[in-house]
Amino acid sequence: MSEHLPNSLGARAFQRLEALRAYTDEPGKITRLYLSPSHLQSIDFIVDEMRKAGCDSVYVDELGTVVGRYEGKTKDLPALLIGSHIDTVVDGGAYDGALGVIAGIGVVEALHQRRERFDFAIEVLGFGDEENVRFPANLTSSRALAGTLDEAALDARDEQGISIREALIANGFDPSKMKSLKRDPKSVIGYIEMHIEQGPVLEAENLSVGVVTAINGATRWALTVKGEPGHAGTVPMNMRHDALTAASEMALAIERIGRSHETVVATVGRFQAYPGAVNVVPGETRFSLDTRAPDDGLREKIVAMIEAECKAIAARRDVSLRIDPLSSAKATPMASHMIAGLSEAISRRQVTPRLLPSGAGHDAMAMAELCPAGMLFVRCKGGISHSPLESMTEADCDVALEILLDFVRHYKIET
Ligand code: HGY
Ligand code: MN
Ligand code: MN
Repeated sequence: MSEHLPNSLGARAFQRLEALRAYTDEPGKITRLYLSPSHLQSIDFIVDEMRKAGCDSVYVDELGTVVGRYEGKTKDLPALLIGSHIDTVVDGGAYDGALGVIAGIGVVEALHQRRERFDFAIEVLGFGDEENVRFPANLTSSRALAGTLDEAALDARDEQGISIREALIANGFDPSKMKSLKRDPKSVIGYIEMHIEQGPVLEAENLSVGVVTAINGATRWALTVKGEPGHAGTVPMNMRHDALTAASEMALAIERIGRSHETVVATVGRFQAYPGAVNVVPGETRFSLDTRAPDDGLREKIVAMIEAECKAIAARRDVSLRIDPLSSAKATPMASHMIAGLSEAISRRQVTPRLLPSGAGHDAMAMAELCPAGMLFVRCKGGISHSPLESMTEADCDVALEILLDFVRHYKIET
């Protein structure tokens, strides 16, 4: 392992990650939502870092994705894409997404410094809408490149009622050109994403890196329960149609169903009761569902069980239930030659490659519909993510970047 040098790949990456951390809409926290002021400013930072690293051309596409291209031995060769997302969740961490973009920049910088060129180009991608926290959408930036994004997705509105389309136009982008972002499959040879594991496996086995085999499928809903608002002091308990307690019973049923299968997860992440006054029986509750599984058939079965149980609770409590599907992503296997290439790069360091699934979703799910996709996981402390406690070490970052660079150097174009 390269000793920890101030100008090591890991050190350079951590310098950039520390700088990127500062781009937030909530001082003291890391909140960089799609097309927010901090996201737009971070785009300029990434453009600048791509240029300084040695990209031959850098541009920002009409959905805000930053693209840095490092040509091959000759111009206009098909590209190996290295990317991830710049956006974060609310009060998130400094590494989820950012690591993969900064890793791509670090690979280009290392190759540029050694004047290395290949029979393929490299494109570093900084997507802006992977977390889908601001808008109820699903991997819009990467789906646009894969050609799987419907125009209608741009009508998704945030809590202020602003659509993705309006936010893009307000910031000088032209969403009418979204369809033109679709990449010709002949122009790309693969997509690789380096990402913190966001889980406990690598730390538990004292490993710096792991190779992703597949990404779990996910179903997301918005649910609305409507009962009867009332005076907290006068409505007798047996005459209430309390929308909060009904939704709470549904949330506990979702947790119980999620626990019923070892490989399944089911989460109610957002839960809001209205009007939210101390002395008013809630008349309406809106909450979210996020459920995932490695197998699509199992996920569909779990979703059906959750729907049936929530409807039964609504009937028993005489409240209404509305379910609005937000997104559904199939389980996505990684390309076998990507898994092999990453495993060989790890083995060349006399380390046994650890293969593991991803419970978290990634842009690689979208990109796998365009070209062979692979993911390199890096250990993170306690497996914690989507939290200010998210952390990783510079040494692990260094090991992972050396492996990624080695993978790129040995990458063979699949014929
Ligand atoms: O929710 C996810 O799995 C991803 O971090 N957006
Ligand atoms: Mn991520
Ligand atoms: Mn995330």
